[in-house]
Amino acid sequence: MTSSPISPTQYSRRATEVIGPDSVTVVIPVLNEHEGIGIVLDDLRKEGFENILVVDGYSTDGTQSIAERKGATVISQQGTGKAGAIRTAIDVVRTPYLVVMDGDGTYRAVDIHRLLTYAPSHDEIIGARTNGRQHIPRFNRIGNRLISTLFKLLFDQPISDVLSGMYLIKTEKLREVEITSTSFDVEVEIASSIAASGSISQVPIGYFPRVGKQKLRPSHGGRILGTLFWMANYYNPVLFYGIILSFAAIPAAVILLWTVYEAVFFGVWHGTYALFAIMLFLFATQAAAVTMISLLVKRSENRIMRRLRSK
Ligand SMILES: Nc1nc2c(ncn2[C@@H]2O[C@H](COP(=O)(O)OP(=O)(O)OP(=O)(O)O)[C@@H](O)[C@H]2O)c(=O)[nH]1
Ligand SMILES: [Mg+2]
Repeated sequence: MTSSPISPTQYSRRATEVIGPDSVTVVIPVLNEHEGIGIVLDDLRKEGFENILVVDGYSTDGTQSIAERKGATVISQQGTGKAGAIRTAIDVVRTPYLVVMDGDGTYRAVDIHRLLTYAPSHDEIIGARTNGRQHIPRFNRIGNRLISTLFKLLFDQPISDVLSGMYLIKTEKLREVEITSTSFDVEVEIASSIAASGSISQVPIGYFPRVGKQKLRPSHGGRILGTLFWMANYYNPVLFYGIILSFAAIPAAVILLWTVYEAVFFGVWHGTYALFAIMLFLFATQAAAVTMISLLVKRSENRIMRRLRSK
């Protein structure tokens, strides 16, 4: 067992209400997972999960028929990518909660019980892959660390594994999320939206070696990063532009002070550096203006939300 990168205090508070497997639909997006899907479905049944929805992305290796033979409900997705599969599932799920998990044997059904323990107190509970991180390919691990750190920073949420493929979410809440992504950026899109309008938390889970061929490629990383910045700009502009402001204003001030110091004490004038610093300052001023406007809008939004809630 590897040590956990998040402290237990960051984990969600346990709820008193007990949610059973009947209240959950397990949604499994699959694309050519004939080696893993049978194992995943057997494991789910063993743990008492009967509502299983396999959303197929037009597999050509017999995944659909294996899943049907194992008694799962199998539908073909609309739209493209893993995101299309989740969008398709939203219209079909009838239980108050849904859990998304991969069909590749990397997650264990027993961990869904852990997610359920905390379900009533949050809109989304992410299964943070703290045990078995070595089974995540090295490149994905680095990318995951980077994106989760940025998510933490931009949304001010203690989430260490925003790209985990196992998460539990309130069905009604997921219906409110406008899913525009078409690929593996769907997890970031959902988590950002929930972080902005509801409550999100995580619990530690295990992660195991993948069966079958990986679909996530390094090129997806850029798209996920783009979606994260777009979401932060959309849902948390105050912090987003505040960070841009500090990144521009601090170096601008340092460079400008240095050019003044050099000019005053040594009579050397670094014109190019001074010009660069002034341009950075102008950029920072624009970020500051957007931060102020975002702050005002956010404040009005909070006031309106408070009024609506008190009615
Ligand atoms: N329906 C559908 N499922 C997909 C599509 N692309 C991937 N999947 C499934 O989504 C799940 C996650 O894909 P993986 O390749 O495991 O990607 P990952 O979990 O992010 O990466 P790993 O760390 O290798 O597990 C798997 O069950 C895939 O079969 C798609 O276009 N449509
Ligand atoms: Mg996977």
